[in-house]
This record gives sequence, structure tokens and C-alpha cells, in this order.
Amino acid sequence: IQHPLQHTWTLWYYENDRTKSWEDNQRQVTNFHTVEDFWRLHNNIKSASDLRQGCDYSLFKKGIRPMWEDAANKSGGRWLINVEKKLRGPELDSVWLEVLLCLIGEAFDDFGDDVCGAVVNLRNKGDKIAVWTANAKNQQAVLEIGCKLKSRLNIPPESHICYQVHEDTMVKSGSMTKNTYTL
Ligand code: M7G
Repeated sequence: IQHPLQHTWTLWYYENDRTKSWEDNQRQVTNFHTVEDFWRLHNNIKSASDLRQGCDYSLFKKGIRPMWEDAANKSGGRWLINVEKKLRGPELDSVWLEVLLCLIGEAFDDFGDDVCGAVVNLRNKGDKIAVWTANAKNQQAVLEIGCKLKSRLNIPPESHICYQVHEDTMVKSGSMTKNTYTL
């Protein structure tokens, strides 16, 4: 007997191939919709910290592409967690796993509909993990999702996480993007 999840999820892998467009470098790895298939997948792929610099994993609800342009993301934004490069290893992997478990385990209660997916970016300037939500104007949903993340990831109160609107990220890069909410 397999244990069904609330949603079917798609794992995406991004590899930075300069001969292709950003969109073409995003590839669907697989879909799953049971607890058992999640663990089978998790146990059989490279951990995030073993990906090459410049690569990403994304986990999104089936039907949502891990891109700003997708209808489900275009009004949204992301809670961004910067993970120092020295934590690339078991620490990064455990934060990423906890984020995945929050998603597939529907940790966000009444606000789960606002969750689109999550992304881990392996970058020379510092790794990033983000949870993408559907609508930056749904203040209550955004804040509740951020609070839940902060508590599930054991982020201390004095350490802040920021929410950035995709429309702002599109036009500014990286650390220059303004933070719409901070927790
Ligand atoms: P990144 O990989 O999110 O972060 O964005 P990084 O700056 O730390 O590497 C790098 C670049 O990838 C952006 O400046 C865009 O050119 C492209 N890119 C990233 N995202 C998330 C998107 C997206 O959703 N859509 C499109 N078209 N390009 C994106």
C-alpha cells in the first residue's frame, strides 16, 4: 500500500548550458504522488550539495513550471533563505529536505494553495533555497507561510528571511532586489 500525497509533484533539474536558453536548461526529472515514491526518488538522486555550481533542483506542483512566467507564479514571489557556502554539505541538504517535507506534507495548512514550489540554487556567491508562493498581495498567506518555514527550519528569531516579488527579481539581480516582507 502506498500513501498518497495531497498533490502530484514534479522535480526539475537545471543545468547551466550556455548554448541553450535558460528555459531550455530546465528539465523535468519525474513526477510523484506518494510518500514512498518521494523517498525512492530522494534516495536515488544526487543530493543538492553534490550538484555542480550553477545547477538547481526545483520541486513544483505538477503543471506549474519553475519560472516567473508561469501563470501560477507571475503574481507571486519567494521566501529566500541564503545558505552560506561553508554549509554546502549535510547542512544544505537537511534544510532542502525539510523544505521538501513541508511542501509534500502540506505543512502550510489553510495556505497550502498559495504554495507553488521550492528551488535550491548552487552558486559560487552563496547557495539559496526559496519557497515560491502564488500571489505577493496575499499578505496573510505569504506571512503565514514564512512563519511556518522559519519555525520548521529552526531559523533563530534574530536571523531574518526576506520575501521578494518575482516582478522585482526580474528587473534587479540578486542582492539588489527589494524585500517586500521580512520575518
Ligand atoms: P537565478 O538562477 O535565479 O539566480 O537567476 P542567480 O543570479 O543567483 O544565478 C539567474 C538568471 O537566470 C536570471 O538573471 C535570469 O536570466 C534567469 N532566470 C532565473 N529565473 C528564476 C528565471 C525565470 O523564472 N524565468 C526566466 N525567463 N529566466 C530566469
